[in-house]
Amino acid sequence: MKIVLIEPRGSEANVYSKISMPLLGPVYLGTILKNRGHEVEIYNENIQAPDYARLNADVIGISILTSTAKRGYEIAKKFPKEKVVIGGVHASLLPAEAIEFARQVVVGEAEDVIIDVVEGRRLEPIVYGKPVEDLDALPHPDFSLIKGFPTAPTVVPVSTSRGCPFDCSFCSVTKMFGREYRFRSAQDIIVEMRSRNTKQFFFCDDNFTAHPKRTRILLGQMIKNKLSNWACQVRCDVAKDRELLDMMARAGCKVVCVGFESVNPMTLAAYRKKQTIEEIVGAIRSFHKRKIKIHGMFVLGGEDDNKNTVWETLRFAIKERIDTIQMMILTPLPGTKVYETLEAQKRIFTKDWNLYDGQHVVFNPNLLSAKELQQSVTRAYTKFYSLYRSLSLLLGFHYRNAMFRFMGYVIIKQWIRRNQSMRWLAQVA
Ligand code: B12
Ligand code: SF4
Repeated sequence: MKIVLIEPRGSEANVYSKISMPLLGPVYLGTILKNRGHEVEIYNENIQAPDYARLNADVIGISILTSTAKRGYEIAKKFPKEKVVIGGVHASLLPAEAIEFARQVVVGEAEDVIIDVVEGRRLEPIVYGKPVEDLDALPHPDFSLIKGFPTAPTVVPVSTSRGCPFDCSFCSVTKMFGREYRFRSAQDIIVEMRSRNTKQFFFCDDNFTAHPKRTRILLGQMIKNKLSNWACQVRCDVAKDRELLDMMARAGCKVVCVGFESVNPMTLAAYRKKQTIEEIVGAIRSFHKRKIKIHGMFVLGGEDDNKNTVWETLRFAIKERIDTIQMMILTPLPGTKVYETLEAQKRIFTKDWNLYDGQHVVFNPNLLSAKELQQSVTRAYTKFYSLYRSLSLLLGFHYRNAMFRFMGYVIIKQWIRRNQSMRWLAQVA
């Protein structure tokens, strides 16, 4: 059979719009289907969109996040419904919505059911996939299935674990992958990394160091195999384990993406983040001491955040010299605690999923208006990613940071141009 898998493009220029990193789900599923003998093509619209008028296949699989769901449904409507199967995080959280556009929706991890769904042995409209227990049993994702995927060395995503033992109120990871932390053996990961035509990796695990013992084993193997140019996502608490941090630095960790989330202790508690401001500051200093750059992620708009919180966050990021930052606006993603609460209080004013990308206010905040939150976050971004800051970094020979600040400057300018009317806020006070 011919199977086409599609990852829809994001709806707006966001901080990541220039990074064409594919989600691994479609690549894992495509690889399984190819190994089964099917003809598989994967299109990531950010890399290369298909010519829809000519596209023909027996099954069209579409992978949707909340922010790409609308585009995913638009794509689905281009094909006869009986050919379309939808999966991904958003479809898993709202299958009743996605089934309107497809013959079947797969909820959760789909590796164990995808062959039966495609070959017609599973016929129920909503199919429940089981969490993969033995991640080593999965094939290594075959990126050559993605049309237009660069053949020259590029940053390649690697998934070494699934699930996260924490349960932050705004995050949909545990709803999708559960709280049980499952991980691959170091040996299997090293074989995959060595097979790639690159030396740059992004570990897209949500919490790369959740199981320090296994991380140590993996890092030891990476040092041995000289696999030394990578970024990962971690929590602040990793910084308490100095030995592990030293190992990360020795193994070539260049950037950590850290969910700092807030500089307001009340907000941190409400997010159920289980971390303190002191831990955040300690973590920043420990990473920098080891020359590991930091991409700090903040979520603004919690119940205890006011107008000052945004500026306090900006001042904190500048004072602590965080290399790059992402100021996400709290987004009630379906399935999360935040969604439940705001929905019950009737404070969500739009369900236009295109706006659910962390850059648009879609609910009425508690201590400031939606417009005030939107404007202050946009202004704070403009200050952090200013031309002035980019130039001063350049003059101080901090080339990488200067380049990222400049990229941020361009993206934010574009974003402001597209969104300056703030038309989606017209309906709220
Ligand atoms: C890498 C990553 C990124 C990368 C690349 C993402 C991309 N191409 O979209 C970057 C950094 C650019 C990014 C950006 C964003 N991200 Co992101 N990202 C991830 C991360 C960490 C890993 C993705 C991954 O490869 N997962 C592993 C694979 C195996 O899982 P999977 O793709 O979901 O696939 C499985 C199932 O979903 C299902 N499935 C998937 N597709 C299909 C298709 C069919 C047909 C079927 C049957 C089944 C199926 O089966 C697969 C195998 O089990 C996830 C967290 C996570 N654990 O998934 C967040 C995550 C996907 N991101 C998230 C968000 C919110 C964003 C942003 C909106 C916000 C932001 N951070 O700026 C942007 C939006 C980008 C966009 N596309 O518009 C949320 C999405 C939540 C939601 N409800 O939609 C997640 C879940 C994190 C979270 N904290 O909740 N992200
Ligand atoms: S925000 Fe990070 S630590 Fe919290 S549940 Fe999500 S993945 Fe885990």
